[in-house]
Amino acid sequence: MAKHEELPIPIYSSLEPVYGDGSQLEEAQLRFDKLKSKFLEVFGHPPDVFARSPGRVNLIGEHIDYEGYSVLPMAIRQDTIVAVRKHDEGEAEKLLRIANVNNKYTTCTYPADPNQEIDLKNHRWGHYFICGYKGYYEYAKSKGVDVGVPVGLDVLVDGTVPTGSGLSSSAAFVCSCTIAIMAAFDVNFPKKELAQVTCDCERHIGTQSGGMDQAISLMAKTGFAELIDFNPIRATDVQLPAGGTFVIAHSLAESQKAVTAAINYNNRVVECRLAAIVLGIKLGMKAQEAISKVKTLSDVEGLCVQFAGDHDSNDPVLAVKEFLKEEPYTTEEIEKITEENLPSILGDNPTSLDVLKAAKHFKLHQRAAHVYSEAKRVHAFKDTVSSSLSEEEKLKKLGDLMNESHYSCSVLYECSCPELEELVKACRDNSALGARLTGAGWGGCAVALVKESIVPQFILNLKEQFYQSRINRGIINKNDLGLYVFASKPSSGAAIIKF
Ligand code: NG1
Ligand code: MG
Repeated sequence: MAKHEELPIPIYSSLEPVYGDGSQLEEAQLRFDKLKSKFLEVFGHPPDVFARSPGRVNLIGEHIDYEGYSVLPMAIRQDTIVAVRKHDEGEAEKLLRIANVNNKYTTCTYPADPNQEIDLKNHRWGHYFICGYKGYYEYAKSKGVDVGVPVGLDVLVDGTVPTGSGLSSSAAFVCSCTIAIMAAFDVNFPKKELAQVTCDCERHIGTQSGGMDQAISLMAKTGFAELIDFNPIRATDVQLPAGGTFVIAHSLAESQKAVTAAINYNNRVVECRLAAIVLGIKLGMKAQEAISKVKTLSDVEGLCVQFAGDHDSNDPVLAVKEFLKEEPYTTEEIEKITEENLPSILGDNPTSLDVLKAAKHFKLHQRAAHVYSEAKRVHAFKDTVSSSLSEEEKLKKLGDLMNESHYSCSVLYECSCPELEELVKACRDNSALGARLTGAGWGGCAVALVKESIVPQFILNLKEQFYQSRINRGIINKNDLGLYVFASKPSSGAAIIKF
């Protein structure tokens, strides 16, 4: 039997395989009905096909996917549904019209041109669709598919993953668009290849993302978290211990990652790259060789072994302590080591140049220390789950690892914010076994591991201690609380739906 990740995206003619047969199904049925009738109303035709892809919560392994290290997320029930109709080649209009059921997002129109550039200076929600559109054409062509002349597409989107929340609304959107376009053109590909395609194409939005979100959104299975490995992308089922539940809670600080990339997300990617090059050189590589060969911190791990004879650092965590100073590096200090200027080292990516313009200094020690220690925690988490410890002991150990991860994100990687700190503390004060920020950070959600038996009380306490004052201040509406704090079970991955 082919491995799960080698299989194409499943195509269903009903919603049960995706949403089960409980209350979620009823809710989904209503959403699909509404989507269908709104599509007809807006475009004057019914859609050809639907696709859905879920958001995710990352349980552990933050900011390490782009450094080549494994991560451990699970899909959540919130998702993006996309309805699409492909125009015939004869139809005069060659436009991509992208509408949303939520009036907050006004319709975006683009030419039906897979080679168009995305206007990064003017961010629009429809840009994410164009990521998927470009990705589809690039990939289909590389696979020898006859893509024909570009035609118009009518698209209607309905997303329930809160945006800017670290639950990967962006990947849910890009993945559902990509597979909806694919389905409209009547082609399908193996999930693991699509995970790579969607990861690459989301970078058209200007963030130098890793591949976690797209991989889990496309490869998730009901009831399991997944250990996601990269190069090549692979997913291994992780059955979480019964008796523990993950509660997701929003800090109510929105993190607009695509807009703040130069000082937040991409800045960290650049710092990691520079840390890796400097480590490579300190471990004995020639500067030129390190610059051309070392792209990520995981590339240096091999070197630690290779040069172990000359140094006693065959552990990257030790190499960081030995070779990277704690004080932030100035540009000049790094250039002295690399013997080449930073714009020339990083010039292969224009968004890195934006980072250089905005950065005053580079915290190489702290960023690398986070990445290497976090990578170890992911494996410790996975090993704990499959160990022979009692359930009680397992849950405690998992909670401790989550707490350590949060500390590292907050202190070493500096991707937390005051609201997240307050929320994580509130979770721990209310008997969470562990709590941490999840996703990119700088706002968005926390995830807490909570004993199943106390979940309702835990959520009530958070409402009182974290959310009530925000309701009083009019930041959120009381009736919307369920959108901001909820328990989540591992949900199913992407699907194509043809009724
Ligand atoms: P979110 O939180 O969804 O923006 C981002 C990246 C991930 C990963 C995490 C941090 C994208 C699409 N996703 O997720 O690849 O690096 O941050 O662990 O940029
Ligand atoms: Mg995202």
